[in-house]
Amino acid sequence: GVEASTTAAWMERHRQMYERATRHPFTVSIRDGTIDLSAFKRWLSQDYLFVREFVAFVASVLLKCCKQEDSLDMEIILGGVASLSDELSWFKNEAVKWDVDLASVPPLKSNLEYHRFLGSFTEPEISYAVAVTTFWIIETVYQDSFSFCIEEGNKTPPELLGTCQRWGSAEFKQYCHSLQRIVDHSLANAPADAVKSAEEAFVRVLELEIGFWEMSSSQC
Ligand code: HMH
Repeated sequence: GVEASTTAAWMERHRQMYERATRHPFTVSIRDGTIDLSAFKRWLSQDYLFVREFVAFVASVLLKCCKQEDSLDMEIILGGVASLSDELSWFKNEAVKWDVDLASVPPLKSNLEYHRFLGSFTEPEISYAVAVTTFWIIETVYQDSFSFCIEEGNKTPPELLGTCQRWGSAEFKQYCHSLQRIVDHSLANAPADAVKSAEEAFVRVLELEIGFWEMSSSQC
């Protein structure tokens, strides 16, 4: 129905930028097997710092969800919060494997820019529709990027398959689809200005994700 089409329409409208975020040279080089391992380590340590900030962001989405009259989405979002505990442990384990000292890594510029953006969602004036849209597209960029690395014909180095599985799995894809349904339902009931803000946030996430891959590829 009409309800299911808002997010799909945005993905179409902003296709070029979506492709730049989900088929970035960094993740494409994982799939090609040409990835520079120092770049991978940089991504790993920067993403650990990102996920630490992401916890507070997802908690703020959960809080906005709970304040909704109809909070049927609560369990999906709560599942998202819960899985971050596992994710932080995963990063710490990977860091040991790759001999990366997470404690000594400062966040780089693009990461800090992303932190600032995520931090702005704790403000109560930001609506649930905008927040959950942001949450969905953040997760979807990783889902699409990493599932490409394990699709047929990949030359992904075996030691990186675990990373790609984490976000490229069928289970994570299902989770992203659940979030997408929540977003479309929420946008269908949102006022026009909230829908406009949600689309702006969608585009902003794509920009920030591109910046994050760039930061990982080359020190800046
Ligand atoms: C930068 N975007 C970034 N890191 C992540 N871990 C995700 C999205 C998915 O959670």
